[in-house]
Amino acid sequence: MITQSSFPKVSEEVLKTLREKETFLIVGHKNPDGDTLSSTLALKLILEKTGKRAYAFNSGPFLRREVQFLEDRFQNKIPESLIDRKESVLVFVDCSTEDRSGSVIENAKDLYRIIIDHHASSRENSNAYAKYIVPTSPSTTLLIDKIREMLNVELDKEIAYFLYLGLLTDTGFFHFLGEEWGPYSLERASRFLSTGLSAYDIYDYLTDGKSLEEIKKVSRIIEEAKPYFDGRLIIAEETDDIKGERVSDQIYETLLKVENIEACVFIKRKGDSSEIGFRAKKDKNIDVGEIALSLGGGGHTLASGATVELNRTNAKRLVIDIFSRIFKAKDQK
Ligand SMILES: [Mn+2]
Repeated sequence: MITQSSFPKVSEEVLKTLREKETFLIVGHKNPDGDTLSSTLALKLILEKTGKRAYAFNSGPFLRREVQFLEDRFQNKIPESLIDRKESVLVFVDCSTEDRSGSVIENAKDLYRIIIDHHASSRENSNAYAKYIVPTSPSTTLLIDKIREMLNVELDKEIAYFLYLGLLTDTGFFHFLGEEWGPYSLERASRFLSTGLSAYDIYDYLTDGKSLEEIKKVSRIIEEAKPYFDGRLIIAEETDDIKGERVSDQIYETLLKVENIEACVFIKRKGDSSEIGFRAKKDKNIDVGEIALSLGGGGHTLASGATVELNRTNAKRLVIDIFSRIFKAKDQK
């Protein structure tokens, strides 16, 4: 079980860089979620408190309704004036591969860089100078919180808000926390809330305000979802008349509640390619992060995604093929 004292230490190189350099360009992953945006903004505020210059970047697009209110805090291009090889540091947060940061880093490729992340793939996928990677951490904001402690920056309400937001969204409102990280994460959540935040208001803001159209879209996609392997896998798909933008999380959440399910997949069309999202139930011994990695994507054990150059029909065949092997191997054990 993770405790204050067993929490993986921030690497010395990362701390040294944050202490010694002056200008930080912080970048998260494109098509951003709550954790990547909150990690970026919390780190920016923390560094500013230590007297540094820090800037928040994201390639966008800001598709998720619940994070759109943060969009005007980000720039989508790094200005030439900030590209100084001596003093500027590019900091990737919650960004499983450097490519996933998108077009925003195009003119800053040669900058000195560090990575702070909870995606295992960040270990191999970069030539960064320094890394602080804890693949089991429920959110990247918990790592930013640890950096805050190491830099002796006090927790204020605004920093706490972002640290809480990232933890909340990446854990599906604490649902995904297991035995190892649960107590530590909720102890931190308690600290964040004690700055005066309202758990009720934050939850409401993130989950309410959906259009009736959006809810109907979810129900139509679920209506067409099909079970495979006696219901151990359910596949949902976009069709030409139902686009799944912005509703994926609601689809996964609903499908994973079906009895006997072990994993679900949502396939979306992206031009000539297909985007495949995977989710698995805990304790079913299915590592969807590994599946996505083998398809050129990435993610975590229970949640991942990959884009494949196949049409939807063939992407679905591929998924069925992969799971047929997984279930066969599992059943032989
Ligand atoms: Mn994350």
